[in-house]
Amino acid sequence: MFAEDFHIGAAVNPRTIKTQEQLLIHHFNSITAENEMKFESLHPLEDIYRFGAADELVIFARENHLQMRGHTLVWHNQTSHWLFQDGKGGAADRELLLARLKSHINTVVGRYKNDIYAWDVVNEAVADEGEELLRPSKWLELCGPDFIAKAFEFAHEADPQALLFYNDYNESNPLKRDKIFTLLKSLLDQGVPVHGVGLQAHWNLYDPSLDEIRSAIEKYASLGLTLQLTELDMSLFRFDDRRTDLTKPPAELLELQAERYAAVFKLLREYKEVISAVTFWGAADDYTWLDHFPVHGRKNWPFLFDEQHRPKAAYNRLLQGTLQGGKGDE
Ligand code: HXH
Repeated sequence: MFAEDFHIGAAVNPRTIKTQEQLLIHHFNSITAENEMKFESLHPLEDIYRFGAADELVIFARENHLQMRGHTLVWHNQTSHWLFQDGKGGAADRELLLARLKSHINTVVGRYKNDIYAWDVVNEAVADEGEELLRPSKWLELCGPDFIAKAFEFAHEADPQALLFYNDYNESNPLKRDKIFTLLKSLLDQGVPVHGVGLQAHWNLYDPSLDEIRSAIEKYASLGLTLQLTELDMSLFRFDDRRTDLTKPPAELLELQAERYAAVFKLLREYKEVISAVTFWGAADDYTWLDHFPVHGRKNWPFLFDEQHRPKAAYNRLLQGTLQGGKGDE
């Protein structure tokens, strides 16, 4: 349905490429590794890389003619501690950290240059709250703010053809949106090779509003960047809803979810000239990180396919809305 508009992707792992194999092959044309390409997964010790799990996913993509996004090179989480240490009990200095970053990026981006067309080069570097632009992190503390520009430069050198993304969450919240915009504008003004912005899109039935999503798309697109939704899911619950008693999704919530998905994709299709991919952070309700985050033991049902991989109301409504909307270029 969306083949002419944007790629439709799913986050996968070595288990789900088996348990969700047919669903992935049938409905999706792109994948992202959920955890297997993060720093601590690929590079647990300075002299040791572990590519096995990542390679499995790359081979799955190759064999099934799926595109692949790389996630992620620089992040404050799931990053090996040795990276920030000097090996003598102290902290790594800027020079050492940048040398390690360059080496890591060269190795990883170089290895997958024929298979991965886009990388989340920097993930979640912008602060959620307060006046500060950048989030406090080891990267910022030991290197200074230009760890971001350096990461993009190293990635561009390692694979000049790859599309390079800055990726973040709460991307449609006006305050965070404006900070992300400021960061991207400053990178572009310095000539840094950044090509796209990843909107994680961890959304729920109530937030963000369609108006907020539209404003965010327009604001990022005004920079001339390509946009991708990189981690879409539509939680049935508000972020801090504490209910852990449900074992089945309430019918009225699935109905709201169907409406919401249809409305969101109608909006995304309006912007198909600037949106090049929409990736879900999973594929079907039998496996989602939201079963454990932010409320442990709160089962969630955020996708278009149910726990048995059958299309949900959300899937059917999305198709209906898209067919009625015509080709989307009027
Ligand atoms: C994403 N972060 C990551 O990009 C992805 O790699 C991971 O697999 C899943 C989600 C989303 C995220 C951002 C902030 C965060 C938690 C998840 O931190 C919070 C902690 C408590 C409260 C609010 C946010």
